[in-house]
Amino acid sequence: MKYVVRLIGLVGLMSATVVLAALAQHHADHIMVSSAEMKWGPVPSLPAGAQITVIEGPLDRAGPITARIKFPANYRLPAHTHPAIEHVTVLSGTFHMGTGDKLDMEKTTPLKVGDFAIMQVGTRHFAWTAEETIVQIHSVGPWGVTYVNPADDPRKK
Ligand SMILES: [Cu+2]
Repeated sequence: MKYVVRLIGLVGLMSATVVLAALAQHHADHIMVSSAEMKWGPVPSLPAGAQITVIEGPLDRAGPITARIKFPANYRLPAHTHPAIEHVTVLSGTFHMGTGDKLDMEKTTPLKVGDFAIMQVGTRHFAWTAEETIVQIHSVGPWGVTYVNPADDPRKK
């Protein structure tokens, strides 16, 4: 009996070691990616026209996330929240962003190339563009989008 308990303990320790080794391996991956290699695709959770490239993810897993979102000119992003903190850096164009319950183009700040914003969990915010704009998002997943007005959700259309 004692032997069996010891054996189970040993197997448990071994599997824990394997898991830790796998995690270490995962975090040890050194990633270098050129913007030319990034593959863009549609974003089901955002109004049509936006494109995303996920550099580090996937977005729905627990852990660090890096993605870029490209908005076309004259894009409108209705008020929404995220379940995770979101750090936004503008890479090109101008991202007009504001906070509140409803998209109001008079209540936004023009974030230009190199400008930065932090959206806390649950803060209602909205945005628009006049020209094509690319932002880089850093977060800790799982990431998602919840619209203040559910009718704005393109997944429900
Ligand atoms: Cu947002």
